[in-house]
Formats: sequence, C-alpha cells, structure tokens
Amino acid sequence: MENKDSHFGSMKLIPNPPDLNVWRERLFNVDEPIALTEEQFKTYFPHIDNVYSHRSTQKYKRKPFVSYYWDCRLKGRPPGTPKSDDPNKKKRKRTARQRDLCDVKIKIMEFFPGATPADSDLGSSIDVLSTGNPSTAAFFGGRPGQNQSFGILTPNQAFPPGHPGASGQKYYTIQRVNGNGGNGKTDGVEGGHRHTLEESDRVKKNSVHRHMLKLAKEKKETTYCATMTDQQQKQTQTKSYHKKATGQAQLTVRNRSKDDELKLFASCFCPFVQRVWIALEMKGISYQYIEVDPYKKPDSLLEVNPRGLVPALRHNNWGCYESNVLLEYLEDLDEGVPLLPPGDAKLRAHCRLWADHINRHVIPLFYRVLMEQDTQKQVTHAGELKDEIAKLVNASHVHGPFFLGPAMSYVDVQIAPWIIRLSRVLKPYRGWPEPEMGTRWANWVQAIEQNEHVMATTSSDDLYLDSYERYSENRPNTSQLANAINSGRGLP
Ligand SMILES: N[C@@H](CCC(=O)N[C@@H](CS)C(=O)NCC(=O)O)C(=O)O
Repeated sequence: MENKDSHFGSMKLIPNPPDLNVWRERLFNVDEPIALTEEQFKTYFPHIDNVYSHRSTQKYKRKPFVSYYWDCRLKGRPPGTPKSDDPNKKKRKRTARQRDLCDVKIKIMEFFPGATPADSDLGSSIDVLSTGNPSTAAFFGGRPGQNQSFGILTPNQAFPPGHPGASGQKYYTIQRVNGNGGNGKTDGVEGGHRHTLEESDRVKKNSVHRHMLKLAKEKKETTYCATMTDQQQKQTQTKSYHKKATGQAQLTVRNRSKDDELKLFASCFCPFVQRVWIALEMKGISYQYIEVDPYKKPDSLLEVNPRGLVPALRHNNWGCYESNVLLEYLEDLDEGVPLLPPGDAKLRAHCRLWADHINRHVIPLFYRVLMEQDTQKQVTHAGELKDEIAKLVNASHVHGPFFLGPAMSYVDVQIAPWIIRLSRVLKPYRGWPEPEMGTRWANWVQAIEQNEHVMATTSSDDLYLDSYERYSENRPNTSQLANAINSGRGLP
C-alpha cells in the first residue's frame, strides 16, 4: 500500500514492518544522526510522522540533496508579537520561550542518487556499524572536511560498505538540530523530547494508523484490525465516558449508597459534580450518592434539574442544581466546617471573586486546550491557561499551600477537580507539563492531590483518560459544555 506524501512523494503504508517499535523509538529520540535507505525511510517514517510537523524545506541549486526541517508537534512557543517595519522603533521585546513544552527539531536530508559523503553537511567521516537493524544502523559524525589531510582534496570520497548511499542509490539522513539555544537553555546542548512517544501518539495518529482507520471505516471490516499491532488496536477503539466510579471514589459511592433525605445526582467523571461531592465530604454532611447518565437524561434527574445537567441536589421535596449554587446552599446549611471564612465579609468577597475567575477563565480555557485540534492554537490556549492560573496563584496566600493558607477552603474546592484533571487529562492528551518542583503552584497542586476528601472523590486515572477522549477529539455532540466552547458561548 502506498500513499502520496506532500514532501517525499510516495510513501509505503505497511501496518507492521519488522522491528516497528524499535524503529519508532529510534526515530522519536534521534539521539544520534540516522542514515536510512529509501526503502527504510518510506516504510518507517509514516509510522512516526505524527510526532513532528513540517516547518520548512530548503532546496539547493547545485547540491544533490534537499533538507526538510520538522518541529516536534508539542513544541512550545509564546504567541509572537507582530514585527514592526519602523526602523526608529525599539526592537520588539522577546518573551522567553516557554521552557516546559517540547523543543525538538529534526532535519531530514534526502540525498539524490549518486550523492557522495562530501555532499553531506554531516561530514566526510562516516561510521557504519551495520545496516538493517535500527539499533545499530549507519550513522555519521564530524564536520565537513574534518578528516581530510591538508592540501588533499577527495571530492569523490567513497561511502563505507553497507552505507545506504554506498551503491549510488537515493538515501536519507535524520538528525536532531535543536540545541544552540533551540532547547531554550542557550547551552548548545541538544535536548530530547520532554514527553513520551505515547503522548505524541495521543495528540495525533500517524499516517499509517490514520490510513488504516479510514480503510476500516470505509469497509467496516473488523478483520482488518488483525494486521494492526496491539498498540494500534488499542488506539482504534474509541473510548467513552464511564458510568461507574472506580478506585477510591468507588468506595465512597458504596459508603454513601443508603437512602438519605439529601440526594446528590452525580456522574463519576464530572468535575462540577466533584466540587459538590468534595464539599459534602469535607463538611461531613450525610447524603446519598446517585449515579446518573446526564447524556441519557433520566426523569429522576430532569425532575430536579430541567436542564438535565449534573450535579443536582434533592433535599426532601426540594431540588436545586448548578455546582456554584449548590456549594453556597451547603454553606448555608451551617453544618460541619465552613468553606467561606465566617464573619469576614471582605475575605469572603475575595474568595468569591477568585472562584468567579476560575469559572470565567480557568475552566473554559481548560476545555479550549483539550478540544482544540490545531496544534499551534493548542499551544496558544495552553499559554493563556497558564497565565490565568498564574493570576490565581498571585492572589493566593504567599505560603499556602491552599488558597487561604494551611486549610483547604472554598476556592480550593472550586478548582480541585480541574487540578486533578490537569495531570490525568490535559497532560496525556495535550502534553500539559507537571508543575515546576518547589513552586507555589506545585505545592498547591500537591496539597490538593493529597487532600483526603479530594482523594475520596477521585477515580482511577483511566476513568478520566477514557471519559475525556471524546473532548480531546472534539467529537460532535459530546456535551452541552463542548457545544458552548465550540460556539464561543459561556459554560452551560
Ligand atoms: N454549570 C453547570 C455545568 C454542569 C455540567 O456541564 N455537567 C455535565 C457533566 S460534567 C453534564 O451534565 N452534561 C450533560 C449534557 O451535556 O447534556 C454546573 O456548574 O453545575
């Protein structure tokens, strides 16, 4: 099977060529320059092209090769300030490149038949360990002319035996070209990816995988999957939201299954539910947890919330909904620990102000990053989300670890479910970085993760990974919230 590629002509689409995983790792890491035959390049590159996105191509008039530059798809770059043509204007101020996203760049050189080692900018000294096996494939080292004795020109220097270009055929080289500032450290050291190959695979499927999915869909042939690797099969099955809590949350659901005058209509994956759930647990209020599917809109839910959204609370014959309103209702019950500081009107207003910031800015951006399909825009939105989080951190207690200091309170409960989902959803789907150790934000995240009531309402990681796949692919009709984000409206 072949397909036309806009850069390299016809590429092979072989579902499971030999040593696929070793080749994928090697072409992902590019720890040293790699030389490949045309056959190898056209077979294995379509299995890894999801990791990179093409940036530029350089053609030369008198050289027998073309250079293609590709960036890691998960690269981080702050939105650029527009250039000014005004010569009197001060040079534009450059914002530091975001350091925690990936900065790997590779150069692919396509050498035409008959190219010699002297044509390569990788140098005239070529080491060939062996060919065929990707772990010991041919590689280059050195600089142009490095090994030539003074005064002796060897324009037709030969390739060592076994080199992909040795018998005059077309061949390819791939090398990593970040470093010299490109890795954000200005130390000249080339850094590897700041994420795993698995994370790249989650962000985009490679050409072979996409082609196989298309065929499987067209022919509706399940047998086709037999030729896929386990990993590809796993990726092919579309995941949906879970309907039963797992992990620690499952224990809490069991403990809260008895009939009670206060009923929480909930869905285990829902962060708005988790807010109210955490508050109930923190306050030690007695309640019954009732799992419902808000996308099926059972009558029991519609009776309490005609909008058909979870969370909804039923208190005897009275019902109410909207997580923010429910948090205030629980507060007004005056049972257990207060979440808003009692008797301090100004501090209470401060908490409400920052809860509003979370609802207006942090949460919508969380979904924008997750649902955006354009990788450049994902990076832009991720930057915006970081900025909004930074504002919240600046407004919080200097030492924390929580918003108001050592104890978890209202603002923490408001944001906790999304903190939980940063590492479980935004990290795997969008490469969201772990917080930098020792920072105020890292301490806050850690305190939330370790809070007993947050833990008691949190399921195991795969529940979130599966439940948010449809958001990450921006599947049609995912939810009212997804529709609102897509159409630029506020949250439902
Ligand atoms: N503003 C609502 C949002 C609740 C919400 O969007 N819940 C989602 C589950 S996470 C839901 O019920 N979705 C059902 C649907 O989209 O039809 C709140 O704060 O309670």
